[in-house]
Amino acid sequence: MNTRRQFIKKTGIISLGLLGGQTFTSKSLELNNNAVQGNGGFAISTWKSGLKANEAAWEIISKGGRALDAVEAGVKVIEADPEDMSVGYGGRPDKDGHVTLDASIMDENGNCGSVCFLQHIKHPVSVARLVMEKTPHVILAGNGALNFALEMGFKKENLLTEKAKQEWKEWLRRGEYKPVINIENHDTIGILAIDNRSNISGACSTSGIAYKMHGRVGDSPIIGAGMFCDNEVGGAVATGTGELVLKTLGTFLIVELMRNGASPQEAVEEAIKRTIRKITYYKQHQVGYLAIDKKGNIGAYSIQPGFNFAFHNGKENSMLNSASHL
Ligand code: SD4
Repeated sequence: MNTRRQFIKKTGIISLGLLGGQTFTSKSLELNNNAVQGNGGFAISTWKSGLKANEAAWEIISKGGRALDAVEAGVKVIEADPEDMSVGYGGRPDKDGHVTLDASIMDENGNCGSVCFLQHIKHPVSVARLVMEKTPHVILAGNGALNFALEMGFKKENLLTEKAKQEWKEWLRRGEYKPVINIENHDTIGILAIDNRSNISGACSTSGIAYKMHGRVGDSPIIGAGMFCDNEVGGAVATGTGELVLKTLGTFLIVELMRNGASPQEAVEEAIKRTIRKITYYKQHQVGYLAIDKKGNIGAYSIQPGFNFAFHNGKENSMLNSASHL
C-alpha cells in the first residue's frame, strides 16, 4: 500500500481533495450527514462545471423541490453552455462533424429514461425525462429520439459552434483518434442529488468522446453504466471513457456493492479495481465515479489523477479532488 493510501486509512480522509483550499474529510461527511438527516439535502456533480450544475440544483432543493427536478435543472445549465465542449450545445462533434448527444435520468421510484445518438436538440436530458414520463419505453435513439423531441415541442438547432468546428477541422488534418486523459473528455456532466425528503435522483449528459465514430453510443445513456440510482440504497454516476464503464456496468455495480454493505467510497474503489482487473489497456484511459448513499455519505475515485467534482451541501459549493488508483 502506498503512503497516500496509508494516510487515507489512518486519518479517515476518504477522498483526498484539495482545490480551493478545502480537504474533504470524514468530519465534513458527518456534517453533511447531519444536513441530510436534518432535511437539508445536497447535490454532487462531476468536474468543475459541476459547480454551476450544483447551483441550479440547489435552487430547487433549497425550496423543498424534488431531486429529479434538481438534477435536470443542473444538467440543463451545462447543456446550454458553449464553453463546455463535452456536453450539449458547443460539444465536440464526431469524426464526420456531427454533434451527437447521449443523456439519461432516473427518479426516486426507479423510473428512468434516456436518449442516445440524438442530434440537433440542446437539452437531451429533458428529452430523456419525457421518454421516462410520456412513453412506455426507457431508451430512444437517433432519428426516433429526434422526432419524439420535435413532437414534444423542442426546437431543432445547430449545436456545432464555430469554436468546436475549427478544432474539429484542425483534428481532421491529423485525423487520428487518440484519447487524451482528462483533457479531451473532461466535462461530461453527471449529477446526483438528495432532496429534503431524502429522495435520490441522478442524471448524466454528454456529447461523448470527441471525434468518435458516427453512431457511437457511450455509457452515459445506458442505465447502470453511466448512471444508476436506487432510492433504498444510493446512486452513482460515471465519467471518462464510456467503453470501460460499459464493460463493467460500473454504476449498477457500485449501487449493488452499497446495497451489500459497502460505503460509497469502498464501492467506487471496487468498481475501479474491477475495471483494472478486467481491462488490460486501462492505463491509457480515465474513468471517474461519484457515489452517494441514502445517509448522505459520498465516494469518489478514478483510474488517473485529475478527476475532480463539485459538492454543494447548502452551506458551500466546493471543488474537491478524487483520490485515484494511479
Ligand atoms: C462517453 N463517458 O461518452 C462519456 C464521456 C465522458 O467526461 O464522460 N467524458 O464515453
